[in-house]
Amino acid sequence: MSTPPIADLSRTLDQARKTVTEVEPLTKNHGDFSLDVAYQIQAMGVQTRLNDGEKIVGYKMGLTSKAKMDQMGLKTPIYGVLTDTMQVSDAATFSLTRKIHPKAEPEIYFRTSRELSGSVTPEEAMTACSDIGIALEILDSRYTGFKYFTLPDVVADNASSAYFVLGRSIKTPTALSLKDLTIEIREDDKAVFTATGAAIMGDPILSLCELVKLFAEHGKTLPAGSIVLAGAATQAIELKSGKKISGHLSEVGEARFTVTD
Ligand code: OOG
Ligand code: MG
Repeated sequence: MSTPPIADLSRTLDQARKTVTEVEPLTKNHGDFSLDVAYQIQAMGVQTRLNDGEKIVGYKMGLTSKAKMDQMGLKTPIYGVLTDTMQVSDAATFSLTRKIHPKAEPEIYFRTSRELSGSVTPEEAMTACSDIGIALEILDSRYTGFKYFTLPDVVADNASSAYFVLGRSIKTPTALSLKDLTIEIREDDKAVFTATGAAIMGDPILSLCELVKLFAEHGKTLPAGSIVLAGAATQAIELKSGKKISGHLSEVGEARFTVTD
């Protein structure tokens, strides 16, 4: 495996995002590269966003359910970075203008109230959450046809992050049995995909534990006050103008937006 020109590849993805133009998967022209290099390309892209004045507000886990692994043909959990400008208000409209090929998926989110590092148990992770809620993630891969074939490609592309909506949440949620909750994505109030929390790694809290573990492998800790998307429990759906999209989490509530041209 050779080391590709990291800064050039990061710039390619950044330009794709800013000019709303899809590009070939990086591995197609540069050969396979390691996940370590992929996370370096991701970090450079995030640094560009910070240089542009954005702020990190949290992280997203990806590929934590079988539905998503099967949809994308990849089997390892990964993470991406969320910034303030990616957040769309709950119940707002979402325009398809200047998007490549956006898709939405239903997610559970956590907000942490203290720093987490190293190896944490599910109980420790649960008690470190000030709230847990329903989110919709809006992905927009920078790769042609939303196909990237390899894990390094999607990691380099910040795990296809584009936007996210935080909906209803519950404070001090330790009494919730996350794996037994039902999570659903609806289009115009009709269920498209439904799953239980258990679809996410057997228990969604394990996704938070996994993020902290992945961070430890990169010598990082998860700051207090982070938003963490646990990864979609179901497949993602393509967005079409005029549709109302909502995510529902039993015992918690909904997140929603309306798609416009
Ligand atoms: C990769 C990101 C996966 C999830 O929730 O599993 C993800 C993608 O689907 O393009 O966000
Ligand atoms: Mg997701």
